[in-house]
Amino acid sequence: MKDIFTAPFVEEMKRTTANMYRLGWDERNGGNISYMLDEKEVAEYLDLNHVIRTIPTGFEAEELIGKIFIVTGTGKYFKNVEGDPETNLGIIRIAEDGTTAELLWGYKDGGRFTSELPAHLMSHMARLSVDPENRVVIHSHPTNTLAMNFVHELDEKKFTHTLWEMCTECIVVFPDGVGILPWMLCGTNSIGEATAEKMKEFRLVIWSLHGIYGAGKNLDETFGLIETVEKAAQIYMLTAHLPRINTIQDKNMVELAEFFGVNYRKDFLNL
Ligand code: 2HA
Ligand code: ZN
Repeated sequence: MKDIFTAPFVEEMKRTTANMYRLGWDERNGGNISYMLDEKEVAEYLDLNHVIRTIPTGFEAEELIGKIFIVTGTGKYFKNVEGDPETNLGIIRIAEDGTTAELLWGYKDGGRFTSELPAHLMSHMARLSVDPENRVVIHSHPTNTLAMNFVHELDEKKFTHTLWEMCTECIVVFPDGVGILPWMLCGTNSIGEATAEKMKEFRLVIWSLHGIYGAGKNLDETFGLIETVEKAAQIYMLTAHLPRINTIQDKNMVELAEFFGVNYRKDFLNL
C-alpha cells in the first residue's frame, strides 16, 4: 500500500486550499471543497474494506452510491489543511443506502465533512447529469466577487454581462455565465437543492451576499473558473466608481466566442 500522504489528490487539496487561503478568499472556516476520486486510484493508498466510522449525510444521494470523495471538514480552516491534512480533510464513500457516508480516512479528531455537503453532493449529481466528466465542486468567499454583490444588481444576465466586460477572456472561460441565488440560509438541504438546480445550467453559481460555487472536471479547472470571476470582479471594483472611457463591446465578445468556438449565452448579450 502506498503512503496516502503522498497521494496526488491529497497534495492537490493541500495546494488548492493553501492558495485560496493566501488569496484571502477563505477566512476562518470559510469555503469547502469536494473532489470525486477514482476508486482504483484510492485503492492504491487505502483498504477500501476498512470503514473507520459512518456518518449520516441527512439526505438521499442514490446516484452517488459507491462514489468516493475527498472533502474538507466542517469547522476546519483552509489555512490548516497543508499542515495537517488528516485532521482537516476526510475521504468518504457514499454507502449502499445512499444516505450514509463511510469514512475511509481523515477527520482524525472525530470531525465530519463540511456542513455544505448537501449543496456539494447535489451539485455533483446535477453537473454529472450534464457533464459526465465533472469531478469537483468548490465553495469560496472571494473578496471582490462578494464586494460586487453589494453594489451590482443581482441579476444573472446583468451580472454575467458586467463580468464579461471586465476581462477579454471572460466570455471564453465561462461562456455559460454565472447563475445567481438570492440570499438563503446556508448549510441546509434547501440551499443545496437550489444550487443544484442552477448547476444544471451554470458551472458557477453566486450565493448572494455570501460567496460562490464552482464546478469542473478537476481542481485546476474549477479553481480557474472562480479565479477568473474574481479577477473580473476586482477590475469592476477598481473602476466602478470612475468614469468608464473604454469598454469591451458586445460585438467583440461575439468575435471572441466565435473564434474560440465556445457555446455562449447569447441571451446575456445586448445584440
Ligand atoms: O463552511 O463557507 O458556507 C463554511 C462556509 C459555509
Ligand atoms: Zn460559505
